[in-house]
Amino acid sequence: MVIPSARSTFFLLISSLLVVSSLVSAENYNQEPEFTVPLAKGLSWSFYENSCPQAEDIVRTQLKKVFKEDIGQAAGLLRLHFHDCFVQGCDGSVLLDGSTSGPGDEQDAIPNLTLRKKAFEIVNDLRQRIHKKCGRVVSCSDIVALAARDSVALSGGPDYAVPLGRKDGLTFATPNVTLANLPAPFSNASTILEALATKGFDPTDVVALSGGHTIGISHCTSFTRRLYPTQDPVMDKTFAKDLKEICPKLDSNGTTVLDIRSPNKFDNKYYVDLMNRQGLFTSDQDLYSYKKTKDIVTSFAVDESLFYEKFVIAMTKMGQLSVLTGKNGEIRANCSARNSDNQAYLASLVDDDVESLSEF
Ligand code: HEM
Ligand SMILES: *[C@@H]1O[C@H](CO)[C@@H](O)[C@H](O)[C@H]1NC(C)=O
Ligand SMILES: *[C@@H]1O[C@H](CO)[C@@H](O)[C@H](O)[C@H]1NC(C)=O
Ligand SMILES: *[C@@H]1O[C@H](CO)[C@@H](O)[C@H](O)[C@H]1NC(C)=O
Ligand SMILES: *[C@@H]1O[C@H](CO)[C@@H](O)[C@H](O)[C@H]1NC(C)=O
Ligand SMILES: CC(=O)N[C@H]1CO[C@H](CO)[C@@H](O)[C@@H]1O
Repeated sequence: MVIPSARSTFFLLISSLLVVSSLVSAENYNQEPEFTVPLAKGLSWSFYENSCPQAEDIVRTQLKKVFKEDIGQAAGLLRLHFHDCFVQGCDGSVLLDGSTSGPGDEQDAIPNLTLRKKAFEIVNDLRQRIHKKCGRVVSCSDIVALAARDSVALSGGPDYAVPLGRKDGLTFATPNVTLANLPAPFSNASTILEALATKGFDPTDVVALSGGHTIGISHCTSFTRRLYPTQDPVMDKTFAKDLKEICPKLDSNGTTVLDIRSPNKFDNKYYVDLMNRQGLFTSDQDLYSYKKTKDIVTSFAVDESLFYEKFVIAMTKMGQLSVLTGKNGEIRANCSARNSDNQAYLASLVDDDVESLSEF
C-alpha cells in the first residue's frame, strides 16, 4: 500500500532534482505499471497531466473524508464501476438519472436496485469539485474509475494506476441489456466463466474480480434461495444458521456482509471464506467447487500479494471495456444527465453565446 504523504515527499524530491518545468504541485498516482495490459486506443496513463493534474488528488482527498465517516461507501463505489463497465462499457451510463427523457436507464434495471444512492451523490460531488478546479475536462466515467481505485486502496487493498481518457456515453442501456450483462448471484462458476469470457476475462481474472466481494454488503434476496426451501448442502452449517437469523424468509429485507472475516478490509479473506464454505453467493462459493477455478481460489487464499497482482490486472482490463474516447461521447456537466438533457448546461451555453456576441 502506498502512503500518499510519503509519496508526495518523494515527488517533491524528484521534481526538485530534475527541475523539469515549473511547479509539480499535484500528486501523480498514475505511474505506468510494470505489467502489460494493452491500453485501449485513446486512453493514457497521463491523460490529465496538463488539463487537470489535480484530478486524482481531489478524488483521493475527498474520498478519505467520505470513508472516514462511512467506509461502506467504498464498496458502493467499487460496485458502481463494475456495473458501469459490464453494461455497454465504462461510459458512465450507469450514472444517468431515470428522470431524463431516455428510453430507460441502467439504474432502473433490477440488478441495480441495490446500487447505493449515496455512490451517485459522491460521484457527482467529486465531479463538481474537479470541474470547479479545472473546468469541464474530466469525464464522469473516469471519475468512477478513479473512485473505484481509491475505494480499493483506502480499504487496505492495492494502489494502482488507472488509464484515463474515457468519455461519457450518450445512450442509455435498456433494462434487458443490463440484465443480460450482469451475472446473477445464483449462477454457477461455469456460467460465470462463460459469460465473462465473452468480455475477454480468463478464469484467473474471474476469480480475482470476484474478490471485490471482500468488502461490502448484500440484501437477503440475493442469496436466500440457498437457504429456502432447502439449504444448499455446500454451505457451512453454522454459517447457514446465522444467515437464517438475519433472513428468516425468502424475501426478508435485511442485509449482511459479503466477507464475514473482515467485511471492510480489502484483503484476501474472501478466498479463505470460500475454502470454509462461507461464500455468500452461489457465484462465489462455486468458484471453490469448480475444477477450473478451485486452485486459483486456494492460491489467492494463501498468497495475498498474488491476489492483489491479479486483481489489478483484471481491474485494468475491466476499466477499459468498450470505452468511448477521442471525439466519441462527451464530458458531462452533470453526471446524472446527458448534456443535451441538462437544462442548466444548456442555459450556460446560451449565456456564453450572449457574452461572446456582446464582445463584438
Ligand atoms: C462475477 C459476478 C458477480 C456477481 C454475480 C455479483 C453479484 C453481486 C450481488 C448480488 C451483490 C449484492 C447486491 C445486494 O443484494 O445488495 C454484490 C455486491 C457487491 N459486488 Fe458484486 N458481483 C459480481 C462481480 C463483482 C465485481 C467484478 C466487483 C468489483 C470488482 C463486485 C463488487 C461488489 C461489491 C463491492 C459489492 C458490495 C456493494 C455494497 O456494499 O454496496 N462484484 N455483487
Ligand atoms: C426484454 O425482455 C423481455 C423478456 O425477457 C421481453 O419480453 C421484451 O420484449 C424485451 N424488451 C426489449 C426492448 O428487448
Ligand atoms: C451451471 O448452470 C447452468 C445453467 O443453469 C447449467 O446448464 C449447467 O449444467 C450448470 N453447470 C454445472 C457444472 O453445474
Ligand atoms: C423491512 O424492513 C423494515 C425496517 O427497515 C421492517 O419494518 C419491515 O417489517 C421489513 N419488511 C419485511 C417484509 O421484512
Ligand atoms: C443533474 O441532473 C439530474 C437529472 O436530470 C437533476 O435531477 C439534477 O438536479 C441535476 N443537478 C444539477 C446540479 O444540476
Ligand atoms: C434506485 C433505483 O433506481 N431503483 C430502481 C431499481 O429497479 C426497480 C425495478 O425496475 C425500480 O423500481 C427502482 O426504482
